[in-house]
Amino acid sequence: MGNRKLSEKQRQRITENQSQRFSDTDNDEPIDTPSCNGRIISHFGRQLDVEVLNGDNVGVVIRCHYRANLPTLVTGDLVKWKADTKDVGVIVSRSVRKNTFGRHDSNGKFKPVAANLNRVLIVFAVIPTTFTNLIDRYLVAVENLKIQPLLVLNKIDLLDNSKNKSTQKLLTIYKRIGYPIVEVSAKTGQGIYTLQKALSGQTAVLVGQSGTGKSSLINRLGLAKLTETAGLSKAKDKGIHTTTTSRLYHLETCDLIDSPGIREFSLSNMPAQNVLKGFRELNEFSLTCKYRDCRHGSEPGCAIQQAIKSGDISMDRFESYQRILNDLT
Ligand SMILES: Nc1nc2c(ncn2[C@@H]2O[C@H](COP(=O)(O)OP(=O)(O)O)[C@@H](O)[C@H]2O)c(=O)[nH]1
Ligand SMILES: [Mg+2]
Ligand SMILES: [Zn+2]
Repeated sequence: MGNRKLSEKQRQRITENQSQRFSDTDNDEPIDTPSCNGRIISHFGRQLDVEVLNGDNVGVVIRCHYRANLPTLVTGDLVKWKADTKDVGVIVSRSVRKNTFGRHDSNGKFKPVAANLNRVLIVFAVIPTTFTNLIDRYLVAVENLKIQPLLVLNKIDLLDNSKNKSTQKLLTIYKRIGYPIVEVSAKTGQGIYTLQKALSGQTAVLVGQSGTGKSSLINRLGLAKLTETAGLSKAKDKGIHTTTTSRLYHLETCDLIDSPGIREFSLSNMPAQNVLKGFRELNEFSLTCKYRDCRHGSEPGCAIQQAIKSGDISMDRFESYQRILNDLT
């Protein structure tokens, strides 16, 4: 039994199971979307805010609790709820999800952040310093969910001579791969109109390091004081994250989900093959490597190594890819 070889089919099934595990750990309740009468706006502790989707109270947000046998519930989920006591509802089932964006905690457990999305906004800023590896981790997750990413560089009002060069270098890497990028300032409003146009009709979650201005961007797009942002005094106080849970906001032309800032974004046990898929340009070149099982190191005929030499693949991205592979659990 010990060294029995897995058939190609079995191997494929294992990979599929693993990638499903990456995006969602639950069994969906077999209810369809039209029978849902609520959407989860926010989830905190054992309670949730649910927006009423039909009937007299459309648009009203009602506090709900939920039955114990339900699959996980997260902002963006469509649910069926009914009145329980006078002011409180109870969620009885959840719809099949179109997709789930989430992260893994330090124990490798999947933690959903938002569901039923068509865009993920990866927000980074002139300050704090951007870690390209963090952007790449988000991109790998988003590519594997087959959701369109949008890179958002915020705080361009803080660009000066010293910051300009490193920022341009970073932008060039992602622009060359073909990722859409919007450059904005939540403070001055620069670029906000372009961002608004890009988001028209979308349901998008904003993710990224804490302090990059995700909540400020939602405020600016909504032109209202919707979300709490970390004020200057608070922001200096290291470790304070104002946004503690994800929350959905209806803006004029789109729905935006604010998410708490995180320091690490782990891909946990994602199969190596999926990590490669998450690096668009590397994946494309890998198809023409001489050997099918090329490890893209020093093998002869490695198309990725050739592309690095010719400047078609940036060394930063290749190093980032290797770092992610090394960190897989
Ligand atoms: N200069 C400047 N500061 C900004 C901008 N956007 C946000 N900030 C500041 O950055 C800090 C963090 O913003 P916040 O929206 O709470 O970030 P979040 O953690 O990503 O939600 C706050 O002090 C904001 O006032 C911007 O475009 N320019
Ligand atoms: Mg925030
Ligand atoms: Zn190769």
